[in-house]
Amino acid sequence: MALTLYFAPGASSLAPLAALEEAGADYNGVRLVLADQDQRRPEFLSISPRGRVPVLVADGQVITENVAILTAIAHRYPDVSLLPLEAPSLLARAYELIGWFASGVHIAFAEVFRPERFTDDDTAKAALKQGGRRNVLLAFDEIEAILRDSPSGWLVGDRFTAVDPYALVFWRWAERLEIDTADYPAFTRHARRLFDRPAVQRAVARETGKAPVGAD
Ligand SMILES: N[C@@H](CCC(=O)N[C@@H](CS)C(=O)NCC(=O)O)C(=O)O
Repeated sequence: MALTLYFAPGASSLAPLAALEEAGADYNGVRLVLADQDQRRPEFLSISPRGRVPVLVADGQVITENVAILTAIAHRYPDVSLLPLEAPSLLARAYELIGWFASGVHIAFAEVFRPERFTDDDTAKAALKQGGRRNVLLAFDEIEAILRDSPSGWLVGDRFTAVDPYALVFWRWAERLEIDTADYPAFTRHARRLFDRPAVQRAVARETGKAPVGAD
């Protein structure tokens, strides 16, 4: 097996999981449960010392970070066009969003979910949670506007790309912040459209452990 994805239910690993499923990839999936601290176990840390998912092992190369993993998958299955590799301006837009998701939106959520990553000071933690929530709401406003103004209803160009399931990660996290997704109708339509896709359904089923993962 040349491809192995380490993923966790509910994590940002949904994006590469959905990308692999969209590509019809033959891959081995390893499911970690973050609440059980699977990501801290020596077997996983020996592969990925940061102890984070997703991790893709492709032909022996360990690839971390969603931006790199989604790029690797898109290049491996060019016929599926998971990223607009042939259209430089659309590709720049795709990376603009992927970069913002990873370094802006994800971090805003992390400030709320995991303030201890940033500080040990309890007063600072409370401020981080508040600021993180504000930044998540600003990000949701921005994603809502992008999707509302998109003639295709997709984030980049006129068709599905790997950027779309990355946004779905955040839409799912809204519930944990008690954000009412009804306030974001275009974002919610986008999420429903993704949940209607068989590949996304398979990715979610694999997350829940209710479907066999790859060759396991
Ligand atoms: N910048 C990384 C972020 C990866 C990340 O933070 N993953 C989270 C799940 S969404 C994780 O593994 N957390 C485990 C932990 O913090 O213990 C990426 O984009 O891939």
